[in-house]
Amino acid sequence: MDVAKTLEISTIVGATALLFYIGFISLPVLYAFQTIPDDPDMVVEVIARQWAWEFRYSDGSVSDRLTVKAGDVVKLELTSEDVIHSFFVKDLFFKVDVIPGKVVEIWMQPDVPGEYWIQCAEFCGKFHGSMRTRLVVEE
Ligand SMILES: [Cu+2]
Repeated sequence: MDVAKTLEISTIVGATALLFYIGFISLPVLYAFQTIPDDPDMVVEVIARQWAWEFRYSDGSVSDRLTVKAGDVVKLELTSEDVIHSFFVKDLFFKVDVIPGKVVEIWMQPDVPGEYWIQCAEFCGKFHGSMRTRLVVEE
């Protein structure tokens, strides 16, 4: 076997092993992100529609912005009334697609008080760019 062939094979084997390794070490992160804690501090229904967000809290109140307490585990139940949207909080590296006819359950735990933009990140029509609101994280 010539040197070039050996080099080619070892590159393929090395790249494959590296991909498996990266997949393996990312499993705990994926698992933690998708497993909803048993007892969240807060549950919020998130309704997306062209071109607004609506947040329904467990006390019955409704708002056009999401307000949470810093450090709380917040379970979000997201759905869309029309087309696919995407709930994107750039500063928290948090993004989840919102699908009509389906409730997507996911959780977040913002730690740092402040205000963050929530922006739809899936092109959803004429006023997609203005489909934004605030996540308010209170102390
Ligand atoms: Cu959009």
